[in-house]
Amino acid sequence: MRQAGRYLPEYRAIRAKVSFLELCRTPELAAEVTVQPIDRLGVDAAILFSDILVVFDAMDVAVEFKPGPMLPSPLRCRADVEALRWGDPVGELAYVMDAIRACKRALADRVPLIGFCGAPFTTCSYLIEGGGSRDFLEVKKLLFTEPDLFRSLMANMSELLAKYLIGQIDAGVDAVQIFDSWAGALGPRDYVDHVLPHTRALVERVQAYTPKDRPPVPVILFARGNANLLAHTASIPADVLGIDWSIGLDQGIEVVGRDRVVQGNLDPGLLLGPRALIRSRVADTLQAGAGAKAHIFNLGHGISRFTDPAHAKAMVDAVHEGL
Ligand code: 1CP
Repeated sequence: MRQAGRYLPEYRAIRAKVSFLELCRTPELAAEVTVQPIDRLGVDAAILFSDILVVFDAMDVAVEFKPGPMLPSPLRCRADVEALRWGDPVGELAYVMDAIRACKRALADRVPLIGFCGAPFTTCSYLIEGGGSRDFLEVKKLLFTEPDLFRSLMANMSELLAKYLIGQIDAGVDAVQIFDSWAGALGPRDYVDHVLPHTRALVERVQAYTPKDRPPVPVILFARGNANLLAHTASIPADVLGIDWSIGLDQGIEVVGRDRVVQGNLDPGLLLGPRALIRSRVADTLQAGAGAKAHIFNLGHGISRFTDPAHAKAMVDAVHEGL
């Protein structure tokens, strides 16, 4: 949940010298930034420092970060979609694979490393909208006027992302997380018809992959805006289901079933509040999580850049005290 990033002064110090994309593309720097929150906060896992949109490097699609992502040439018609190139994400994103190896060396088995990608829908949304969006009207226009074209775009993306995650596993990550940050842009019927099959295919392809010398790695699936989609998301057999903060964790567990492993779900906005409140909400979250087969404590979405790192540390300490 963007545990490395702009709220950390040591991250800002590096970003003062290099652009966001240069940081992603320089393995030693990406590794340094990945490890920063481990040292400062004492969290139990590292997430690779990168972005869900660097995968466009395998497609020759340009993206700029200002600091939110912006694509100068979004897809708007059939010809744009048909002109896409679907390259080899492992060869063309060698800098990500090198960053993973550099992270593993820097972490020296202190904590596991999580790799990640965007889910097909969220990734395709950026391609079509050209950036973040409030209403996703360009996505919906393409989806509802050219459903077959949308389906083939999503199917190709799902395949590309599976290759990308398998490359990350071969490079050494211990788990992978799939972010469907914009899933909540659709109602349940369209999510089920047009999104779920492609997310499922991605999860199942990655779960079916056995790396050399170790068992398959766990797949964490996080879909945001998911309170009313959660029952559908849970039909995908991901090893861990991320739950966003828009639903009580106890209620979320009832929806997905008490036999599932869940991850979540403190509202990152709470870190802007006082420490006593953070500690008591951590306690509530841990108590609710005890109702699941297993619970990985996490924020329910990305940490805000305005967070005081001392408050993030107070949260982590409260989790470790097992309040
Ligand atoms: O100037 C800067 O430093 C750029 C800010 C920034 C950062 C720190 C961006 C641009 N991306 C990141 C890192 C990032 N993004 C990580 C790093 C690992 C970590 O420590 O967690 C991860 C996992 C992501 C994933 C990501 N990027 C998602 C999925 C998770 C989520 O937040 O929902 C999405 C949707 C993006 C797109 C993106 N890239 C950057 C921003 C600010 C955004 C999101 C908002 C937008 O669309 O404007």
